[in-house]
Amino acid sequence: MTEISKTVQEIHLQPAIWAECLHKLRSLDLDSLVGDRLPDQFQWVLIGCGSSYYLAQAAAASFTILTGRSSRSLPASEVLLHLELSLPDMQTAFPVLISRSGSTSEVLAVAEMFRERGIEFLALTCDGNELAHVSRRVLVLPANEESTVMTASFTSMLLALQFIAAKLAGNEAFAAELDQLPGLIDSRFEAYDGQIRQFAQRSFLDVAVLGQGPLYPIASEAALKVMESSSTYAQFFPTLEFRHGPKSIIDARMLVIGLIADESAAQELKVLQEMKDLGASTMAIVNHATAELHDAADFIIELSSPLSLLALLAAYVVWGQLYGSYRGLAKGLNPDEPIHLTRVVTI
Ligand code: F1P
Repeated sequence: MTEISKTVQEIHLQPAIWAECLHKLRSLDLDSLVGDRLPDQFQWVLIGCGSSYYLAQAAAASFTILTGRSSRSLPASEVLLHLELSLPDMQTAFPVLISRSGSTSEVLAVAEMFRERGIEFLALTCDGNELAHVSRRVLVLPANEESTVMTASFTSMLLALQFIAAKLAGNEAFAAELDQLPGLIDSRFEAYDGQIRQFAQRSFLDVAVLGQGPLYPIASEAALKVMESSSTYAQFFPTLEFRHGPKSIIDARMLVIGLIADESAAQELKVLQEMKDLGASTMAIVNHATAELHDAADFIIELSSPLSLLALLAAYVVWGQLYGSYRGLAKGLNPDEPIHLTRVVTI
């Protein structure tokens, strides 16, 4: 595969990076990191900005499902500007501050606020930097990416939090499922990379990415990748919500991307079919495609995996990353230098 941009190259390198991160996580002393902050006594509140906020949402959904205890997510700015609304139950919360760079201003300001109030928190980062020095509980992942937009760092930090949730829940089977992701995605890249690059040559005025449950934050991140890497207008909605108003924007210049769970495919594909009938182009990312889905979607990426939906979250997001970068390249843009963006946001 000839790599045409650093970002595309890093997207393709994700399976190897996941394997390295999972290897590190297996030797992690989880007990001394968070053994006194178990989810039946503390509510895990996952906090970040941008992609790190969407991964916080996906990880909170994973935590809730895997541990059976509700977990929440918040943008760091909300904690900073609306503390009483965000964390009324601060003494029983266990915050996890997530930041690839470890230098994002809002995240560091929240860390300082927790420190002043004596609130213990976990810092999760890839680059380390300042965030690695503001808590005694730090997890630095070996996911070093140069790109401005987050790709491997997003999926690796998500896998790390899913792994921790599975371990705390004593769910070894789920942790073992994560080990199968690198092999799965390597083979899927081989099958679909050329096709998605080809599909990205088509021009759309507007993109909507749809997903429900744990796939909603993944749809949000996919839309963010389309905006960041291709400067294309993109929105995200819970799939069935799209019928309740947003469908008014549908016309032939629009692409609707559905991230479809096998469990709810029957209802979700009806939304794609309706948007196709109204004139939109449609793309579906799904684990197992039915005959009905083949009617509803112009382009399908099929994961064809025995893994559970929750274990497949990272496998659903990589296509939004690739589509965003390939669409940017097709528009004559450079995904390595997204318009108006910097790798770290400091205020
Ligand atoms: C997150 C973030 C990214 C975004 C941009 C700036 O930063 O907002 O989501 O793509 O490149 O940084 P971080 O706190 O995870 O480093």
